[in-house]
Amino acid sequence: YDREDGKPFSQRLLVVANRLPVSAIRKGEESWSLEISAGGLVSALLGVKDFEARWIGWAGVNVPDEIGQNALTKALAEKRCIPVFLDEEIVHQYYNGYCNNILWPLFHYLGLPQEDRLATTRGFQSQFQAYKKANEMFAAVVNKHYEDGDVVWCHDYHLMFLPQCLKNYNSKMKVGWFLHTPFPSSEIHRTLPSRSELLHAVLAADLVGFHTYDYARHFVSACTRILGLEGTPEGVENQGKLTRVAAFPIGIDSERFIRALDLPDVKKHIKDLQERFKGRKVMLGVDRLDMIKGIPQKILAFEKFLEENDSWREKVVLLQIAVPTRTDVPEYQKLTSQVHEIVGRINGRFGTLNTVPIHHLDRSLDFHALCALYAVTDVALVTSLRDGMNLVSYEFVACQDKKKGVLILSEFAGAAQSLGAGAILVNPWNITDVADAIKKALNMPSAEREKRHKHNFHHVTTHTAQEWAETFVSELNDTIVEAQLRTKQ
Ligand code: ADQ
Repeated sequence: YDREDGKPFSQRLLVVANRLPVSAIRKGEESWSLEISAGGLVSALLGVKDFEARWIGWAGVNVPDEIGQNALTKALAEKRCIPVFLDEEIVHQYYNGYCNNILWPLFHYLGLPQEDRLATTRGFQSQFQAYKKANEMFAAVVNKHYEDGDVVWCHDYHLMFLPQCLKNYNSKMKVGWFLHTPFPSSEIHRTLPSRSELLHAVLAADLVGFHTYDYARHFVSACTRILGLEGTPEGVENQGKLTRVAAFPIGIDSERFIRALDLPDVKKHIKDLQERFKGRKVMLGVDRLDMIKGIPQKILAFEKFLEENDSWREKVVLLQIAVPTRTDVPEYQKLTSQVHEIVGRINGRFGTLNTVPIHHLDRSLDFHALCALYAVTDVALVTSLRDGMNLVSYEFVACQDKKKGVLILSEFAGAAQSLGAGAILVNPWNITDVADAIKKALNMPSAEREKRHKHNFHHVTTHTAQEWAETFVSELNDTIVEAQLRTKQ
């Protein structure tokens, strides 16, 4: 995170997220090996030139002993990372429980857990207490490292309580909070037993950001309808304090993808894939294996397309790459079996001795292999049932400047608002609609593909992750200056 031009940073940025962008593996009592995981947030912040960024978060491992904690803290310091140590019980109740069993499905319109899902945990109240406790633990670490003038940027649904905890330490702290998932309609949010406490805690921030204008509007409606506060065009007013609420659509580091296409290793992957699938159109899905991504619905739509278009059967292949996540949760295990079952049935039904219509991989791909796959694809299928933004659609577009393939995109992904004009938008619940979109995409004349791609490519290369991060932080600084001016008047 050092400035390349050697100039001093103008401000320190403390980025607080549930997980540090580093995987830590213990090698001995006092020795750790660290591997940086270059997610979207990391590359976004690498591009922010003016800020010296430090990360605060959980390292993803249980470290019960002080010797191990001290050694890990020291190793992480070299990567400008500061750990929050959470014990197994807290992780179970806060992370597996409240975050992933309650908030994640609710924010994606999948409702609150039914009794059988709650029975495996200890109910809302104890999970909520653990959630608050974990947020307080994050706040204590932030407070310890905070220096006057720092900007604190809290991320995601894991840390909705954090803004309030931080302001309790120091009301002058500059605090922003950004949600990476959708914020649901207030009618959904109001079903949550801890609905009001969470909203109040978020409102303690100076700036609250979402991917889309709709999510921001839902949040303001929840505050007006559930808390009875006043919504204004700028945000929410509570006893004379304004919390600014706005949309900051995320982007990707598009240059990184475009540059990668010229690397010899990526070119080799591209050549191999072209050989492998010669004479067939390639359709691609890349998702974390999660219910929100609509993978079974996507595969069923592909089956319907094959059923209705027998001339395409041996001329098209669907590559579905699904990274397993949350593998210890029964719903996720069930989803994996369900997907395997559907893929097996369709391959049995439409496969020949030479070929099968679906290649399904349960694993993550490295960056070069992923770029090559994006580049050889004719049609990308993003059929999320709900998705905050969906970066896969952006990555696909960035790698398609030669081929100008077609993006089929769910209208329930945040990306539909930015890439909608270039994509074919679908309702992922409507299998017929998606099957028709597949046919349209495969038969689309090149002039139309070019026109659609041009629109999306322009968007992806001009609305980057770096710009997103810079805009959020500078808006946070401006919001605080404006608030100070208002108090002086
Ligand atoms: P995610 O739900 O993880 O993110 P997404 O935005 O699509 O969803 O990002 C996934 C990332 O993982 C992409 O960078 C993609 O390349 C990578 N990935 C997925 N499958 C992979 C595979 N099989 N192999 C290798 N890499 C793979 C959350 C929200 C989104 C929001 C982002 C950012 O759910 O809606 O867009 O945060 O705010």
